[in-house]
Amino acid sequence: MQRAAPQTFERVLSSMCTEPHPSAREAAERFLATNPGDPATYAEVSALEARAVNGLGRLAGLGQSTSSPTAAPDPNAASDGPHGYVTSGGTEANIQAVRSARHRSDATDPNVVAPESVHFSFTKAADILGVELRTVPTDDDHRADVDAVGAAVDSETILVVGVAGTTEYGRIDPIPELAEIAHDADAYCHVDAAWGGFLLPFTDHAWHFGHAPIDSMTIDPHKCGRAVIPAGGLLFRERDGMDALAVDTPYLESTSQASLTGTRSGAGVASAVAAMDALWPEGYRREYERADRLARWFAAELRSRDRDVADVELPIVVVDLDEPTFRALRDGGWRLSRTGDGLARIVVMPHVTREMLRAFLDDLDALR
Ligand code: 0PR
Repeated sequence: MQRAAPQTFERVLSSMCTEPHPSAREAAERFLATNPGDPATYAEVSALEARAVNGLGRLAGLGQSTSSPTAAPDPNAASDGPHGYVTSGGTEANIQAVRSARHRSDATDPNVVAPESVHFSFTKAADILGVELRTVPTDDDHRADVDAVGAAVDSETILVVGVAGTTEYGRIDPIPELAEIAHDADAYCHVDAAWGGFLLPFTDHAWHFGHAPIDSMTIDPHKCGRAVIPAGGLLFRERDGMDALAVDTPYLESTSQASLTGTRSGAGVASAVAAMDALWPEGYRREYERADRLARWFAAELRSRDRDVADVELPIVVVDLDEPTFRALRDGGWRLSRTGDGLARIVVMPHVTREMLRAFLDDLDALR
């Protein structure tokens, strides 16, 4: 029988995941048979998870300043460092952020207010947790409309969500304004930086814990962090965010567990640490700058062909392609995806090169 092989990344323009960094791949393999869900048995991977959380905290403006991004937290430091864990992905992190807010609030009929650009994982969170998800329109440039969010919030709002790097357009919501609305309503504020979190440190956007009094964040190593799948990240500013998630675990050596899943991927955890050690900050900066240049070049090439292209913010290019063109490109092997409004979306991840995009443009030109 022929050995199964995965797709190559040669024509993948639709994914928010990418080729893992070589050291992430190697670390994942070393830690394949470990379970951070049982820290008393798998102590080594559990220690690595603390380093991963510390590293993510540093990216997100919560970190202690140490020479290595993922150095173990300093027990003598004034703050007790970031709180959180390595999730199975952005979906679990978002579900848990809603769950934590719900447990910490006394609303009887709780709601979550988010822009309509929010990832569909919040629909799952609302469904599972019996919370109302109130999505409000975005502005003309696909960012959360602060007035609309303010109007949707009420005394039963437990969480206001902002997205820092939206799935479709790569937009960054006005996070400080959203945090203010949340706190005026006695609600928590969560930032979903699942995709954008490893790009935004190299921009001047206000998006993280250091820029605004936000309470929690999703930031995924398995997207732009170049870790292996599965490695998502959930961070809280305060310990009680994590404490609200903990359940008793009577027969394990450790007495409580805050994660949603039980057995978890030590490979994801180890690879997240390895990737951050290898790439933070200069490697990630170089990749951000490369992707930014490439996305802007590609957008200009499309415009020069009279294509309607949205402004590029983070490296996602959204272009209007008619249905036959989109189909023909997909049939030609290009992995392309669409926004809810039917526009084509090209995500410029580390595996996307200028040569690839030139080949794509050649195919597009040949269809005329
Ligand atoms: N938050 C945001 C802003 C996201 O973009 C995503 C995923 C999530 C949360 C959920 O993360 P997980 O998928 O890790 O649970 N956004 C992409 C999507 O669902 C993810 C993706 C990844 C799509 C790889 C395609 C792909 O090949 O569309």
